[in-house]
Amino acid sequence: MHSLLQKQTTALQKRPACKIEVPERLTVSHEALVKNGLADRCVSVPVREATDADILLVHSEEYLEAVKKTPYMTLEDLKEFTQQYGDVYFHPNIYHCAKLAAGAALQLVDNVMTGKVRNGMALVRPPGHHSMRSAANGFCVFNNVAIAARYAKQKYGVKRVLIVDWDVHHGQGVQYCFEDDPSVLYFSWHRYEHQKFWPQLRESDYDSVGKEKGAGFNINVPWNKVGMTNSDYLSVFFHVLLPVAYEFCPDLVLVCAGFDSAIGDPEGEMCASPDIFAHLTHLLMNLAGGKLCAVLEGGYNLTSLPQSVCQTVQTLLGDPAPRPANLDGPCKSALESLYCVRSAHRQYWSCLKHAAELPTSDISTKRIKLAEEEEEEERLEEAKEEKSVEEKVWPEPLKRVTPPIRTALVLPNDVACPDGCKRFSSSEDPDPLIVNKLRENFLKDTDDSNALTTLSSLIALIEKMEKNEICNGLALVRDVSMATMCVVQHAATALSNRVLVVCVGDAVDPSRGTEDGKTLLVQFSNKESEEQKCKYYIPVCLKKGCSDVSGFTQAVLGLLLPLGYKYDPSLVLLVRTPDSGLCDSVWRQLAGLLQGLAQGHTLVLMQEGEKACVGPTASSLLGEAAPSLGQLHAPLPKDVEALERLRHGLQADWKLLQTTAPETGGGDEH
Ligand code: Q9C
Ligand code: ZN
Repeated sequence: MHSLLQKQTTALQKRPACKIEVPERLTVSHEALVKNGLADRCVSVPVREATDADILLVHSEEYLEAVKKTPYMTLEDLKEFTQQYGDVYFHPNIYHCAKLAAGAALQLVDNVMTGKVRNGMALVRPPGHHSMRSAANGFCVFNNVAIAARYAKQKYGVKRVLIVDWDVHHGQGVQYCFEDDPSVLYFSWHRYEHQKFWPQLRESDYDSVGKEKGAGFNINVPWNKVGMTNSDYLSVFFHVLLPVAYEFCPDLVLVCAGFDSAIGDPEGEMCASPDIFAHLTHLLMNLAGGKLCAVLEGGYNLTSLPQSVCQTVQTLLGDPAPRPANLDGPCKSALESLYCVRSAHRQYWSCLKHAAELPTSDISTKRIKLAEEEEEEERLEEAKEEKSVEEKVWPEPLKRVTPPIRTALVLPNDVACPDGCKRFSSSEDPDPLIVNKLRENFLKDTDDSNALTTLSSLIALIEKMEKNEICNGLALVRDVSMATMCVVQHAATALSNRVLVVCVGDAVDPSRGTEDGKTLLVQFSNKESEEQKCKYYIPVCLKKGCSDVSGFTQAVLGLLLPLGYKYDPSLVLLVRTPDSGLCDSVWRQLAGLLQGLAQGHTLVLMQEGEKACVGPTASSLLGEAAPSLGQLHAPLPKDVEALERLRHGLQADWKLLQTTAPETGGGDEH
């Protein structure tokens, strides 16, 4: 991990021309990193100025030459120069700062691509994503992230770059730069309000999907209302960005990391909490083998901004994300957007092939009609909203304490413990009550002292996880089914926890208690389940079991993650049978992604014979990025159908599974 703070000494003017894009944005962010002990855990890399050649990767010679003159202009000339662009302010020092901002992004790319650091964040200003080939715009002078993408392609031969723009504004500069380029996938969500919000561009809508060879590689998610929440953001990740990103298979992920999409921001007026950025970051960290560079864009609330920055950086450092509480599902307007985006892209991505089609071909009419309907309502809300923006308060995110032990392993003596993990066995004499219970419930017919030791170790392990003394664990056991039942029972009764059980292969007999909601069981297999489906038992039947990478990945991203996030367990039990057919890299992706839940408290259970899997699994539990899955092909049509049927059947109970707004009900108003 790696952090990069651009040192700037922008002269403080008596009356700043721009009231919100101020130097304090960087100082408060850096101070918060120091105060939370995060700055010390990062590697600081010196910034450099971007060279002319770097800047010319994206901008025109004429524009660069014009900007070069700005340090020598009089204030009057500067003012006039500024006026040819939109919403941007030139200070005599901004050319220097803008070169440092772009150069910082390139230094970060260099350090990540050469493996000196895993990932990182560049704290820079001015921001970049609005600037265009020959124009400054929206506080931006040079397009830092666009330059970084071209630079990575040129210098390191990177084939595919994913740019995730979670700033609340549309990075139209990035869109224009890569519109016809299929090697750079640009994703942006942005406040749009049916084109009424700045920069009020027709081409920021969902139907701008890219041009020529780049068709399908530009994804716009317009927010047509303010007040979007964590649920809205996560829904778009689960049902658009992640499936497409996994299918695309980037070699590098760049984030236009604007935090004006968080609560309290005067520009965005959204309601997502700062800790959502821990999850957005985490969900991207298993792409591109973990090579992720975040570059600051917007973020103007000086309380919210540093909180969001800390959440992002702490996640990049590998600390488990906080529990994703209060996810009630996306609002109606977000579902409308989701539906439109998925349908606009269904012809380009096999993961979206089954997405619902828009009712008529005339989508622009639909958009205008919607705008008219909502106008009245918006007028009414306006006064109220303006007031609530000033008064917005939210709790400061809790300090994220990481357990002293990251990964504990319960292994037979002849299996070596991988580096960085701790071999674990219940040290004290196990509680005789528990021993009796174990004997009675699980070991009736045998007198297997090894099995008894293992089971009591598992119980001691989950108790230490509950106390946050250990983050996660892995056990090789004689009988995964029995061990699973044992852990589930103890966690749900003695610890009164909610446990998400993810079963890869048929390891669990669902008849043993899932009705009470204390466990949610999601079981992947190739067997059609006879079992009565209930809200808390979800059999996912894939034709080739888990051996079809595309189908399985789609099920994980579009089904398992939304279920898990909505359920919000305090423990995840990840179980796999020896015949599951799941390949190593998919398994590692799964283990990595699931750590976004339950504060990273995952216990993995595998059958004794699977010694070869201990190393790879442990590396995921330690927070190392999983290897890429390669570009994904279309999943089996039968599997897609089955998954869709399952999603439809479950979405009334599990709101994060929704991808369309039903005519009646469905989707709450914020
Ligand atoms: N309310 C970035 O966040 N528009 N730029 C202001 C007046 C300018 C935002 C409209 C917003 C620019 C990087
Ligand atoms: Zn912004």
